[in-house]
Amino acid sequence: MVDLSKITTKGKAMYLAYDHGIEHGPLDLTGKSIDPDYILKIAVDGEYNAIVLQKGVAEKYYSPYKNKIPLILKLNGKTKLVGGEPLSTQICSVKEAIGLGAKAVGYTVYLGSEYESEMLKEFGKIEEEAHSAGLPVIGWMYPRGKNIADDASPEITAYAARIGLEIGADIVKIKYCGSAECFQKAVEAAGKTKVVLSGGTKVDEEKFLEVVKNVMISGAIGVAVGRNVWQDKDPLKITEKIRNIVFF
Ligand code: FBP
Repeated sequence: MVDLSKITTKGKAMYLAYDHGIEHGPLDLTGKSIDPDYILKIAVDGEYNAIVLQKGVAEKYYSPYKNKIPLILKLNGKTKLVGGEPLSTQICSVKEAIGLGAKAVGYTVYLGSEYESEMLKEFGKIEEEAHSAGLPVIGWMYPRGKNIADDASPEITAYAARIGLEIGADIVKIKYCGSAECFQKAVEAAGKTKVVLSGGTKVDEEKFLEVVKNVMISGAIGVAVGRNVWQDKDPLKITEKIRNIVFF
C-alpha cells in the first residue's frame, strides 16, 4: 500500500481544492479567489494537508509555497463549455506532476458516462505510474451523464466509492449523499481505500459543518473542499471550524 503520511495527519485530512478555473470558469472564483496566491496563503495559514491545483497554476504559482504546503496535482480536467456526455482526459503526466513537486495526483472519472471506459483506462495508466513512483492517487469519483438518474443516491454513492477501490485509488473523493448512514455505506464499500468528502457549491456555514460532522461520523478521513472555504467571507475562520470537526 502506498504511504499516505505526506498528505494526512494521524490518518485524517483536509485538502483545499482549487481546480475550478478550468472546471467552472472565473465566475466561480469570486472576489479575491481569482488570485491563486490568495488561495495558496489560505492553504498555508489554514494548515491544510495539501492544495489541489491544475498544472498551469502549479507551474506559475506553487514554487514559493513548496516547503509550506504539499501539492496534489490534478492530472485531468474539462471545461463546462462542452455539452453532452462528460469526458475528462489527461492534461498533465505523472512525471510532470513529480517535477512540480506533487506529493499525490488526482484524476476525475465520470462514472456512467458514455466515455467512462476512456477515463478508466487512463486512470489505470496514471495509477500504475504514480504507484511506481510511490505517489498516492486520489480518484474524483463522480457519477454523471444521461445514464445517471440521481448522482447523490445512496446506491450510486456507494458504487462510486467501491469503484475507487476496484481501480486502485488510495483515496476517493465523493459527493455527499444526504446522511451519515448513507455515507457510511460508501465508506464501507470503499474498504481500505480512504474516503474524503467533495465539498460542493457554497451553502450556509451551519449546513456545511453539519455535513462535515456526518461525514466524519461515517468513518471518512476528511474533506477536500473548495468553494465552501474560499468563497466564504472569512476562509480561515471556517477552516478552523472544519478542522475542529475533522481532527477531533
Ligand atoms: P468544491 O468543494 O468547491 O465542490 O470543490 C470540489 C471539486 O471536486 C473541485 O475539485 C472541482 O473543480 C469541482 O468540485 C467540480 O465540481 P462539479 O463536479 O460540480 O463540476
